[in-house]
Amino acid sequence: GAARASTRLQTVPSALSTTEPLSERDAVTGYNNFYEFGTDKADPARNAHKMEVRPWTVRVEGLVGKPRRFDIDELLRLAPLEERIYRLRCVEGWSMVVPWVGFPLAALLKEVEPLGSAKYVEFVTHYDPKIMIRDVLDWPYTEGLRLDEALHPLTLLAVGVYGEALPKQNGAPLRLVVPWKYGFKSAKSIVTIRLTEKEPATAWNKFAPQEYGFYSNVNPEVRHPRWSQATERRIGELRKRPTQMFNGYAEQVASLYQGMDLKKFY
Ligand SMILES: Nc1nc2c(c(=O)[nH]1)N[C@H]1C(S)=C(S)[C@@H](COP(=O)(O)O)O[C@H]1N2
Ligand SMILES: [Mo]
Repeated sequence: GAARASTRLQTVPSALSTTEPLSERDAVTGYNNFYEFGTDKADPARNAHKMEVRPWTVRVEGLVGKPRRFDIDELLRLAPLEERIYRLRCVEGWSMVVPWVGFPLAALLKEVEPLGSAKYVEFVTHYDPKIMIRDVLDWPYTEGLRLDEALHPLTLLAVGVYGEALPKQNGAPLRLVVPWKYGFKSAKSIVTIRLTEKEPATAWNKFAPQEYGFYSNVNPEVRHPRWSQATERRIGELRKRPTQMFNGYAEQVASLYQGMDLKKFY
């Protein structure tokens, strides 16, 4: 059979990693949400091969002193690549433990010198109607973070998983990972990063604003209108686990939301 090209990435371990057991690689790369390639969990692994990920440029623009375009291979050399083992909690009630490879988004934002007027960061992902679906969401998929969330050391730009370059179904060549928020905040296959003054529109919020807020912090006390978020099932396990506040990252991120009513800003 065809040998898989070796794409082993050089990484340093991170103190921000969880020590929990990893989810199976087949689950991480075969049970995906990437609706552009279909809404079944197996669709992305089946269909994402149609996406070309080289050449790939990422534009960083908006309220920055030095707007610029980065070639993906430049981004791979921007900062030391770290292995970051994070929990990922999907809004649908399942979770995984994933060994991402990447670098802090803050390292990229520093390069472009955000202006004092920048308050939010918008992420726009790749959309090609020739190979991606046309219905369900208003494409391209967009996401957003407040600037302080974007600069938080836990906020990762991932370029790999399990020690190798990201499979296309996981959002190659570059995707966001925000481990204290529901999985849909972690936008895949990013092409534009835009700093803005106003809160950017986000794909799931436009689709169902009462169900998906801008913040979308993992919170067992705030129900999704159609189901509880109090428990989750780790892929590969049968039992339910209690969902943790901020997905277990409260110690690092709770201060970002001091004084905010998290039922209102869900
Ligand atoms: N562009 C894009 N990014 C996306 C999605 C998507 O449909 N399109 N799905 C999100 C959801 S709901 C989840 S749970 C995670 C899943 O990431 P994974 O498949 O790598 O585990 O990707 C997020 N990023
Ligand atoms: Mo999700």
